[in-house]
Amino acid sequence: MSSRREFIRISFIGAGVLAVAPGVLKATGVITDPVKAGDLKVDLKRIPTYCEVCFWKCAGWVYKTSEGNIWKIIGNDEDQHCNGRLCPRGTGGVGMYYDADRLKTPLIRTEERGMQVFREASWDEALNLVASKIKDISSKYGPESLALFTHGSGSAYYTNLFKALGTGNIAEPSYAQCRGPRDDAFFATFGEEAYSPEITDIRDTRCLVLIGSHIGENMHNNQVQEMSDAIDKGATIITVDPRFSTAAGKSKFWLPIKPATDIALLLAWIHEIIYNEYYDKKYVEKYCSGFDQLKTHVKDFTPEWAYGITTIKPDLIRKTAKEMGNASPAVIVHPGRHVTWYGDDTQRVRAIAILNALLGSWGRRGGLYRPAKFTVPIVPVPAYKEPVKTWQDIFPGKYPIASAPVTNLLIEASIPDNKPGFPVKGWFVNGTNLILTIPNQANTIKAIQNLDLLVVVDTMPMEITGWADVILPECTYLERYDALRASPHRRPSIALRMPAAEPLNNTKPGYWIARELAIKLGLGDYFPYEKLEDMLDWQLKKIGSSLEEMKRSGVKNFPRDADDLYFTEEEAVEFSTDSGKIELYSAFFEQSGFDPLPKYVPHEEPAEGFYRLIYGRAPMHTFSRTSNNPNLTDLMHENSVWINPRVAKAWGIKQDQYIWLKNQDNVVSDFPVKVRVTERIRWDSVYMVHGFGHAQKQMKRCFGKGASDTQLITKVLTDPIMGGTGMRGNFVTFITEKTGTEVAS
Ligand SMILES: Nc1nc2c(c(=O)[nH]1)N[C@H]1C(S)=C(S)[C@@H](COP(=O)(O)OP(=O)(O)OC[C@H]3O[C@@H](n4cnc5c(=O)[nH]c(N)nc54)[C@H](O)[C@@H]3O)O[C@H]1N2
Ligand SMILES: Nc1nc2c(c(=O)[nH]1)N[C@H]1C(S)=C(S)[C@@H](COP(=O)(O)OP(=O)(O)OC[C@H]3O[C@@H](n4cnc5c(=O)[nH]c(N)nc54)[C@H](O)[C@@H]3O)O[C@H]1N2
Ligand code: SF4
Ligand SMILES: [Mo]
Repeated sequence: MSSRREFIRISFIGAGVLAVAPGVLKATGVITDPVKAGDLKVDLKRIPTYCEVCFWKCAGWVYKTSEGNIWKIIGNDEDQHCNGRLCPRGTGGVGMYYDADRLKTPLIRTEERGMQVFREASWDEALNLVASKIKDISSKYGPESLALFTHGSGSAYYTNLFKALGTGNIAEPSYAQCRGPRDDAFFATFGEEAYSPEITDIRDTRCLVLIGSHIGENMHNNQVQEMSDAIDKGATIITVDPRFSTAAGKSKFWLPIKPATDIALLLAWIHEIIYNEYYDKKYVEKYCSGFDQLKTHVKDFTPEWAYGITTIKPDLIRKTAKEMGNASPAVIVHPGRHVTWYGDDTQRVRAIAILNALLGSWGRRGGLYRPAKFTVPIVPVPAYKEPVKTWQDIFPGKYPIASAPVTNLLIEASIPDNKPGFPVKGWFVNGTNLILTIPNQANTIKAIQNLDLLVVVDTMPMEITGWADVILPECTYLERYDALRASPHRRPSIALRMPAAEPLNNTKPGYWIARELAIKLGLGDYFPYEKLEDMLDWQLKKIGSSLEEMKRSGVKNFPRDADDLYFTEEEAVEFSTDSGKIELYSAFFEQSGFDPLPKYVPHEEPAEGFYRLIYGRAPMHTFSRTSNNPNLTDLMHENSVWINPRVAKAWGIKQDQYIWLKNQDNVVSDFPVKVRVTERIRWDSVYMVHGFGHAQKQMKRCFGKGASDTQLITKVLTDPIMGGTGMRGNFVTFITEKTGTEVAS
């Protein structure tokens, strides 16, 4: 039991502190007197929600004090995403509501773009301006010159609006900056993606292989819980990471790989598994195609070959391959999530998919299960106009396998020098901080400077709002209804989010914003319900429930249509690939001009005195969105740069010293960052948590705290297959003294 408790302690650190948030109430002036947890008068009125602090969307209950103040959020016991427990960030979601720096009213830019001079406006004025600019762009260049960048719950409303306008340029950073290569690689192999939440059956696995997936710091909730359970039940964890991550600390095997060489390791594992006959022969024979070609392809990729590339000893490669073979089919080589690393990411994840196929884990208990999704009835709206031109016409032939619009391609289309097939002139940005989310900031800013319109819907004055022409302030998820959550899981389920409080200040819910704008654009028919709750009630009644019922339960789980979570013995499965088989050899890739089997191609090495910049997550923060959250800054208010002791010694750098980082293109971090000298990072790399180093002064708590990885990611290794922005090909060196810049503490 000790291992489990320790993992939970590491992973859920702070949950106890956050369960009661009187400090927040006090700090934000909602409660002015000193208050202890026990003093709060609480009546147990609970309001259902699902969390928006990250995209796992755990369902929970919001509790209020008897004065009507939001007090705390806890997990819903019935929810498969969280099993009754939120992670520290979810518990700290209260801080999003109470953050005094929140956007309060619509703003219209009055000076040059980027100078951040705005005036307050009414909703009517702001939306009229947006509507008239949208009409101008649409009539001058065509509706396809409008692009929507969006992430999070509001996406559905703005997507509806943009489709109604006649453009399909609707992109989310969760594709080309996150899991796009993974889903396209799995699709090419199994005819299906790896889904969100991932279909990893971790709770019943006997062996979990994590390639860079840092579960425990990546706090995707039930995944972390299931990993704890699996450890308790004696599962073997194998972690491949140049850094001794939290997961590595729980692993039987830690493979401190040289960054950017994972494909070599994966090929050596495939070699071992095939040539030692560890693979699931019956499964491969029945379900897979291309085995012979794969066998020939990996013939020379021995552990000794991989050792020279990865620095992982042949013996360790052999042992871990055997371990996977022993656990087959209850083994998961985790598909990963943020996989846009080196530009050959689709091929790396193809190698991961192939390993899973060989081990027979797809469709098997303890491997990857078949998800079930509840289909929520769709409200009928008029047919959308078919876009005349699509994003694929902007740079014909680029990213032929991309299964979704590519954010960075739309950005490139706004820069005239790139000679796009047609220009993108208007951006509508909802819930994504493009300046910190898309690498090569200078490029994003150049694109913005060429726009006719930049509208940003956000809750906070982030870097992206600073560049906007019009800022539309959304209320937080705790103050609004949103669409029913119906993500795939072991059982079909739905969850309700409803407001726990009235929107603060002059903020509005996303549904309202999208609908009002639609009306101003003459597209009101696409939003037939004035109130979202009426639409939810209509949907729920169609499926034999009601808004009233969901208000009481928050979550509703349904039985699966069939007992088919796993393949049955001898089941005849038709995969959704061209061949109907699991394609070890991808004819689809070959036809599209790409390698049908993954190859290792060496990447650039750091120059003398430079170190590879790698990054990841901290358990108590989500990207750049939580850095100013009063609850979560209490737990972590800056990031640090991890440096190996050998390197620190050579540079004379000390623990806790503040330094600046300079990258290969001479970009220096705006702010100094604290040093953490630790053996937990390889000597050839440095590590930091993404989402810090905010340069936006209006976020008073996080301004200037730590360094921004994005600022230093000027070189982008674009995946030719699907356009993903590989971000780990950047190198930094250290500056220990810089004049004229104050050191933040
Ligand atoms: N350098 C670097 N870049 C990365 C990553 C990295 O690790 N390093 N990670 C990548 C990954 S995996 C992903 S998924 C993306 C994530 O990219 P984003 O989704 O852009 O992430 P955030 O930086 O959190 O920006 C979210 C924005 O939404 C706002 N917001 C929060 N809640 C609401 C709301 O309810 N309504 C509205 N309208 N806005 C809201 C926040 O204030 C913030 O401005 O970033 C990618 N980019
Ligand atoms: N707390 C918290 N949890 C989150 C999020 C969050 O913001 N905060 N965001 C969520 C989202 S949207 C995503 S996409 C996921 C992302 O989380 P994951 O998909 O788990 O992780 P990555 O960001 O791909 O990888 C981070 C790890 O990769 C290691 N690494 C760096 N370079 C290499 C390499 O060359 N090879 C190998 N093998 N490892 C390498 C780093 O040391 C680090 O441990 O996290 C999710 N969970
Ligand atoms: S994992 Fe944490 S932050 Fe993400 S939805 Fe669940 S509780 Fe919220
Ligand atoms: Mo992500």
